[in-house]
Amino acid sequence: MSKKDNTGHIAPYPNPAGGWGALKHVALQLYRERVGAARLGTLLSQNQPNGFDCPGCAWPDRAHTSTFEFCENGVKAVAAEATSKRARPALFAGHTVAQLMEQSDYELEQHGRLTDPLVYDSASDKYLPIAWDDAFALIARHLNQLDDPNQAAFYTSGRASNEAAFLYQLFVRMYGTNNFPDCSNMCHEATSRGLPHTVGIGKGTVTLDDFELADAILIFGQNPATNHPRMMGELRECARRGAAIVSINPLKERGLQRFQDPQSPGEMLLNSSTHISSMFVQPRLGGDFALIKAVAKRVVELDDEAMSTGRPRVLDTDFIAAHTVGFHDFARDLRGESWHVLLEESGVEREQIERLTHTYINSGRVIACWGMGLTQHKNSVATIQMLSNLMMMRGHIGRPGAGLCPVRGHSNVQGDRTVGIEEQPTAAFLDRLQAVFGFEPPRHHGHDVVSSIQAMIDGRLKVFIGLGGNFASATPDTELTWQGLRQCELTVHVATKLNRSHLVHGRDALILPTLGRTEIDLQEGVAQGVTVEDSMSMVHISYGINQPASPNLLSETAIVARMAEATLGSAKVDWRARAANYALIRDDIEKVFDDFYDYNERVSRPGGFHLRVASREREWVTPSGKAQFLVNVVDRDTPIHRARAIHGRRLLTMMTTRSHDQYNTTIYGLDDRYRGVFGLRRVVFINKLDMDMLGFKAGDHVDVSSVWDDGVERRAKGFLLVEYDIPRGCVGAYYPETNPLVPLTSVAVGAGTPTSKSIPVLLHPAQNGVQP
Ligand SMILES: Nc1nc2c(c(=O)[nH]1)N[C@H]1C(S)=C(S)[C@@H](COP(=O)(O)OP(=O)(O)OC[C@H]3O[C@@H](n4cnc5c(=O)[nH]c(N)nc54)[C@H](O)[C@@H]3O)O[C@H]1N2
Ligand SMILES: Nc1nc2c(c(=O)[nH]1)N[C@H]1C(S)=C(S)[C@@H](COP(=O)(O)OP(=O)(O)OC[C@H]3O[C@@H](n4cnc5c(=O)[nH]c(N)nc54)[C@H](O)[C@@H]3O)O[C@H]1N2
Ligand SMILES: [Mo]
Repeated sequence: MSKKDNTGHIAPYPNPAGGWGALKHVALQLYRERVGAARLGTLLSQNQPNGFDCPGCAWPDRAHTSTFEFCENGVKAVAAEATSKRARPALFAGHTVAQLMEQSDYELEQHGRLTDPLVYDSASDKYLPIAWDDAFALIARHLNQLDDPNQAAFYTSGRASNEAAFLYQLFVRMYGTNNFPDCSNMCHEATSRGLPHTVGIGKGTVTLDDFELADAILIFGQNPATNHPRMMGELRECARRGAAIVSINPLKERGLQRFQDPQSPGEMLLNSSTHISSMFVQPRLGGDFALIKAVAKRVVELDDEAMSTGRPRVLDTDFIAAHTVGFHDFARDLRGESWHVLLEESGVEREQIERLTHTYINSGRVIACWGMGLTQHKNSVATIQMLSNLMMMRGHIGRPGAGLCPVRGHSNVQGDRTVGIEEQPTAAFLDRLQAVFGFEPPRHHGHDVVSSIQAMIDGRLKVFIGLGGNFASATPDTELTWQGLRQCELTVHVATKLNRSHLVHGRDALILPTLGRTEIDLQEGVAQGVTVEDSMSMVHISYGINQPASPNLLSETAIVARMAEATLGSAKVDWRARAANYALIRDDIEKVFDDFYDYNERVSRPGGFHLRVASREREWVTPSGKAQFLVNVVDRDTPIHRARAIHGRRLLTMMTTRSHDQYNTTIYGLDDRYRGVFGLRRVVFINKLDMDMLGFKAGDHVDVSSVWDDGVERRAKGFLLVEYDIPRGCVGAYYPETNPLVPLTSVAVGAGTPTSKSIPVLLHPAQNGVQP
């Protein structure tokens, strides 16, 4: 399947994940970003007790005291921030916004760090420098002019620290709205919304120590060698001591096949690698719900057999009796479920289900991990609840070596939610805010990402403020989203680097450049630390060590404080004092959330502290006070089913995923080396038989359209077909290029997450060949 043309080439990658390939690319990345020697030292203090928390991902570190853990993703994230390239006012003086719009996401990223606050000037179609005070005054004027605070939305991306995020939500609620769209709405929302109904809390129940004890690790819909490389070290240890690692993924991702650990001198010198997964199960896209339900059904059947023959029970009957409700109804639903439906919907052979079931029931301690492969479908909430049901059947929650492990993306996405970035706040939390800060918080729920976009289009939302992120590129239905953003009266972006969202702007627009986490944050001469919570609820402090990219940057916390002060004044909250000393914000957090007791003291210990997760201790914060088995049925009336009823087998399900050289919407480079794609991003991975059926061949160029019932034509043009080991009827492509195909109203039931991993699509011969 080797294919070379002027836009890049396709060639299988023979090597293991990690290893020398990763080292080579790290060197290349440092060169590309022209990271100077002075800033190289940064890499060594990543995740050290007095260093900074890696902005790469939310995977935890062993007590934050390990020696430097090599991670390609982390190096790229740090290099991107430590780059010596600068997007100065001169860049903006030399380019109109229309001209910058012509540049690719990759080119925008290459301009480097933003240095000065900028305001949009419509007369020249350019961004011009503005003084900080004037920028805050402009924001205040817009916010205070709105008829209703609910006409403004305040987005958060998951890099914001606990301190910045807490202050932001306090400002926004005092201003009067719960409109908090955040990246989590597009990410692990199905986890955060689904789990509370089963185990009472929307977080994982394991810590790294549990990985040392687990006998089996089930990995659903995750590509850790690319997205969480430090997880690979953990998996390698598990594999070497004989734990079963099962990958449940339509793709056999390279990192889950073979991994060469750059920390292991032996493996590096001998150029050897470790086999990671003992088993690959390849469901069709969105087939996990049926697959997990099939395994649960087999567990009940095998337990019935055990009972009738007097063998030991398969179910953990003690756990079920003492800790759960709803098992009877759940088991009855499983017994009545049709094998035909489960096999057809999962796309997995009966024999594979049998093997998976036996791995599950023969393992004393099981951890279930999952990523975006489970969370970005219509049935995602039900799928995660079914996985929780399955784990509860054998008591795998709240005991050593076992548990639920949602693997989050952004390094502080979990912490942001914990400290109040939540469009559906609980009454108890609002009561506390009211008691501590003496104001009446808004009680009705606010907009999430998708409903914000809808509200912009309808004219109900007029001001958009983004604390980090890239709203214009990360969100679905690009054309509609851009229309919405352009209708706004004001758009504001707090950012480190130039991105598409700054160019798709409202009538007035600001770009507010900020310090990154790797940079020294001096307030009144004292270096400030910020705190973050990783995917396993460990909270730790992070200090930057590099000099700021420009003298005219403010920290995120300072930007939030000054925005608040300009808008609300300081009568109720002394914003400036908090911006001058972040410990005061941690005191505030402690007053609002009991679990943050002694916050400043505990976070100053090496490694920080574990934030209590009740379900880990088998305390169930549910209405029944128990963990709850939930009955969910196989949905056979999804947009995919309906589109297939019209188009037959020509209708394919598309997933949109990450390449190796990107961080969400930040495009570092054009290779996805583990999947064998070099120098291009507009590709569609497809099964050979589907290609034959459609009359295409590898190397052909296609346009992609999605099928939706609103009569709108959604099309993305010029993709190269790549033959791939992917289940029939399924195709894969990269995001954000494919976001124009995701209909705004196509969301996960109960979570509102765009269904970016199950889009009904048709392929057409390309009208204009491959697009840049
Ligand atoms: N280098 C790098 N690191 C990152 C990021 C990045 O962009 N680049 N992003 C960060 C963020 S915010 C996040 S959320 C995480 C994302 O990390 P992941 O959760 O790994 O996200 P994806 O790369 O989108 O895709 C996940 C996997 O799901 C599989 N998959 C797709 N559909 C299905 C399905 O229906 N069922 C199953 N079982 N599997 C499926 C895909 O084949 C792919 O292997 O990574 C974080 N870390
Ligand atoms: N089709 C499709 N769409 C998806 C996904 C998918 O798998 N498929 N994944 C979804 C997921 S999981 C997520 S999390 C979202 C991501 O959505 P976002 O979080 O909105 O997007 P990012 O690309 O992570 O944001 C990158 C920008 O953040 C800014 N930035 C970087 N560091 C900092 C910092 O320290 N402070 C501040 N203020 N700004 C900073 C930079 O300007 C950079 O350009 O996308 C979602 N969209
Ligand atoms: Mo994410």
